[in-house]
Amino acid sequence: MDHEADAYRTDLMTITRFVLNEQSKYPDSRGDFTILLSNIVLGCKFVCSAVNKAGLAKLIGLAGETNIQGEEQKKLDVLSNDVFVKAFVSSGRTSVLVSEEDEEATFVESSQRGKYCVVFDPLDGSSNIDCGVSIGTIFGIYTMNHNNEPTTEDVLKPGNEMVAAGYCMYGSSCMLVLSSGTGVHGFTLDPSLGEFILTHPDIKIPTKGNIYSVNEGNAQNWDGPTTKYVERCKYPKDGSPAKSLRYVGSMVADVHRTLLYGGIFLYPADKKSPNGKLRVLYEVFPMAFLMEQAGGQAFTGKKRALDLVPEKIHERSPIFLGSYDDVEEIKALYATEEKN
Ligand code: FDP
Repeated sequence: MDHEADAYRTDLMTITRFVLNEQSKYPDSRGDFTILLSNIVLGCKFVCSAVNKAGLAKLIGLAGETNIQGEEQKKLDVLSNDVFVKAFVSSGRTSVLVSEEDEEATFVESSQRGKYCVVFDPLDGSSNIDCGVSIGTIFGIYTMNHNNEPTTEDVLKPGNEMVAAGYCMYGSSCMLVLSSGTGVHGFTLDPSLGEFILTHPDIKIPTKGNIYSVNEGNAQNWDGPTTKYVERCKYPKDGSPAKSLRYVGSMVADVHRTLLYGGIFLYPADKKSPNGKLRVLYEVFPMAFLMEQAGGQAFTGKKRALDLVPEKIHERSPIFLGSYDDVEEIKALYATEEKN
């Protein structure tokens, strides 16, 4: 009998236990982050269950305009947003919420306020919902550094001021990947226990990868450095093998694969979208935070992504993120262009 393997199987490191262990390293900590995180976990479990049932609901006729009770059926992304907003507000640990689904920021009323601000995309990759392809939730967390009335200024801060970030991927398994500034850790939902279990401790991205991930349908509108970079992925000059192309079209799935296998994910600027497509606060920053914590890099075409200072809550930015060496290459191409 393999006692060591058995001990591993019976000594489960749940996400709550993991965060409580981390918390115990800070004697002044009052458990606020643990409480906030447990509400994020609740939201993720709810969305995971709803996503799993989505196809079935359609099949048996529950989806559409109204359900069998004659009530209006909410779309999955709207439903996910409602669940997360309510979980954050009721946690009593948040003051400002910015969601991809809501045009304006939500300011929590004073009786329920707490020290955190959360920026999030409750269900990212919406074009993949109806065909059952992986989608996800992305979140980033800031702390309030004053006791005055909260404003949007509390979240219009560079990504390097985030205290934690993560995503949950609803795929063949449901996985929550989290960093609170001490490395990146992955937890997989055990559906029979209803618990996220630490399965990927201290994730490090390979220094160089052999996959590039981009929507090549936009190639005719790319700028010089992006065009040159992708050309090099396909026709390397140094005799190395060409990189493989993988593109799901769900940021969480594409970034998750990049984190585990290495390589680069690009959503560049193009002539039609000079600021790219992805949103700074709840797509670019959290993923850039995770990449750096895992030993990779995230670059906008001009600067380190986490050094951007957003002026609007739904601002967009081009993004190149992934393995350290691969991002170095695209940085060099932009630097050369700037000189010419
Ligand atoms: P979606 O439009 O399906 O919601 O920002 C949203 C996002 O998906 C990302 O998840 C994804 O990486 C990107 O857009 C895909 O954009 P393209 O369809 O333009 O490739």
